[in-house]
Amino acid sequence: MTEAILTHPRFISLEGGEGAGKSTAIASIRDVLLQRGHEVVLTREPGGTPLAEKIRALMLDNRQSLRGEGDEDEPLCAEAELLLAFAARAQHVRQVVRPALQRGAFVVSDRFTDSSYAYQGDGRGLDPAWIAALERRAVGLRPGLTLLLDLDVREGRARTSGRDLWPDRIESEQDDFFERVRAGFRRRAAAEPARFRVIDAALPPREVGLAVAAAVEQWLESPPR
Ligand code: Z5A
Repeated sequence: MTEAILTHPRFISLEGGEGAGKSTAIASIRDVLLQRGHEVVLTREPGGTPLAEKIRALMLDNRQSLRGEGDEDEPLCAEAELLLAFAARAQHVRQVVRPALQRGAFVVSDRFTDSSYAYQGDGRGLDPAWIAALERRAVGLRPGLTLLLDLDVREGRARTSGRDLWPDRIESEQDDFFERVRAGFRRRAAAEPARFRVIDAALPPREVGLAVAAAVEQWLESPPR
């Protein structure tokens, strides 16, 4: 059985590596949409619902405090990491994304399935065909517009260094992991030019905000059909 994936024109995602400025840029998208009188739902992955946020903690948290008393350190395997990302996503899509789209709102998500292809596919080396099957069967939805904030890995990491006392599991990876993730995002953007806009995230924050706003405005004027 094949399930169709719906590409929804009111669903926008932001992607990029660590420190690329997604959280900062999301405000620019919100402002463009609010100025045009749209309802906007801002959300994020992994997460976006109370249960999905708990799954996020399982997926990312490195801290001893998450372990039970006396528990041994048990590394999360790549396959479990992928399935946790999709468990959170399935819940998020059904509880938040689809209901908002159905009532006519725009949904702007800080990360979506492209992150699974980049981090678990390119980063961890899991089979993209498996990710595609999960996307079809557990999600069935794709953003109409994806903004990729592209940034040199070391620059992104420098922006966030010192922010967290406890870097999360993925932040603790080495540069070569993040180089594979970045290459994966860029390859996906090149393969789907109608959906992706690549933004130079090395620009100062105000200029990144203007580029993001311009991309959304242009897309609202002429969404690809
Ligand atoms: N993950 C996964 O593996 N698989 C999946 O399917 C999904 C996710 C969905 C959590 O995501 C992790 O989950 C993520 C991938 C994985 N791990 N990593 N890495 P997240 O989005 O919550 O984590 P993040 O990407 O690490 O977020 P971030 O580091 O906060 O990045 P950001 O939101 O893009 O950046 P920001 O918070 O807007 O800005 C970071 C800092 O840079 C901040 O001090 C800003 O003031 C500064 N900044 C922002 N823009 C600029 C510019 N233009 N110039 C200079 N400084 C700037």
